[in-house]
Amino acid sequence: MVEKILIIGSLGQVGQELFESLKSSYGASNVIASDVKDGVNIEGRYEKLDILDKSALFDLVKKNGITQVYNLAALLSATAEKHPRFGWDLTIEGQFNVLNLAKEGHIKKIFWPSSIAVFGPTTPKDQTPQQTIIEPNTVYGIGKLAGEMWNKYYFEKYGVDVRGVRFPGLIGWKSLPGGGTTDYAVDIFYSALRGEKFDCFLREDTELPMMHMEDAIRATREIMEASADEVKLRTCYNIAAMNFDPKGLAAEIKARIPDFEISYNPDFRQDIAATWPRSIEDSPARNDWSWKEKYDLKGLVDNMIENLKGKV
Ligand code: AKB
Repeated sequence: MVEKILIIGSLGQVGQELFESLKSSYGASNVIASDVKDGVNIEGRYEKLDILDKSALFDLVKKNGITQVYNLAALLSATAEKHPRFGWDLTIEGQFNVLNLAKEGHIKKIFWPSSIAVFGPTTPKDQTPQQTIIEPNTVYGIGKLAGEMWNKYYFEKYGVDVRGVRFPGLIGWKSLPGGGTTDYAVDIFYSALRGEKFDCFLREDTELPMMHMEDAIRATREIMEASADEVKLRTCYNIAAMNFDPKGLAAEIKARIPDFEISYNPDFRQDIAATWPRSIEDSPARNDWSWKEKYDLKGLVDNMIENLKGKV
C-alpha cells in the first residue's frame, strides 16, 4: 500500500527539511506539506491548514487518503513564553485533533516531536536519563511533557501508533529556526560568514545538547520506519549527538574563521536554558531502534561552514 503523508507545520525548521527527505523517498505526489500560511511557493504539494480547525484537518486527511501524519506544529520555547495559552493550545489541542483521527481509524501512524525542554530545574543535568525527575517550568516544556503522556495514553488505550523523539537544539544550513532558545547555534554561523561580530543571548558557559539537522531528520525517519514492536517507548525517546556551550562553538568557528568575534548579552532565554540538561543519555533509542548520530561538533562546524559559504 502506498503511504500518503501529511506534514503539519511544514514551514518550520524541521518541516522544510523533512518535506524534502520524505518527497525523495515516497514521491512528490504522496507527500503534502501544510502550514497556516497562505500563498506559499514551494516545490511540491502544499495546503493551507490550521491544525486547530478539526474539520479542515479531517477533510484534508479524507480527501487525500492520508495514512501518516508528522505533526510539527508548535511555538518553540522562547515564543511560547510570550503566548502561553496559544502555545499550549497549539501543542495539545492540535495533537488531540491528530490523535483522535488515528483513534477513529482515519490515519495509521503519527510522528510527534518532543524536546529536551521536558526536563526542568530539578532534573539531573548530566547524562540525563530517559526516565528521571521531569518537572518542566516553561510553557513549551509543560506542553511537550503533557503531549508525551497523551501519546502514551492513546497508544495504550486505543492502540494508536504514535512515535516521537526528544529533540536537542537542531542546527542545519537548509532552514532557519525561529523562537527557540538554541537558535543562537544557527545564527552564529551567519554572522561569522558575513564577517560580523555575533552577540550571543546565552552565557558563554551554557552547555546544551545539540544535533545536526541531518541526524534529526534521519532519527525521525528511522523511528517511523522501525517495526511497531521495536518502538517500546510511546512517550518520546531521548536522542543525543553532542553537547557544547557558546564559548566552545565560537572557538571551533574561530579555528576556521580567525577574524570571528563574539560577545555575550544573556536575556530571558538564559533562564530557560539554565533549566535544561547539559547532556543526554540515550541508550533506549540506541538499543530499541539502533539510533546513532553521524555528526560531532567538529563535523557539524565543518559541514555548516562548507554549505553556508556560498549561501551567505
Ligand atoms: C528550543 O530551543 O526551543 C528548541 C528545543 C530545544 O526544543 N530548539
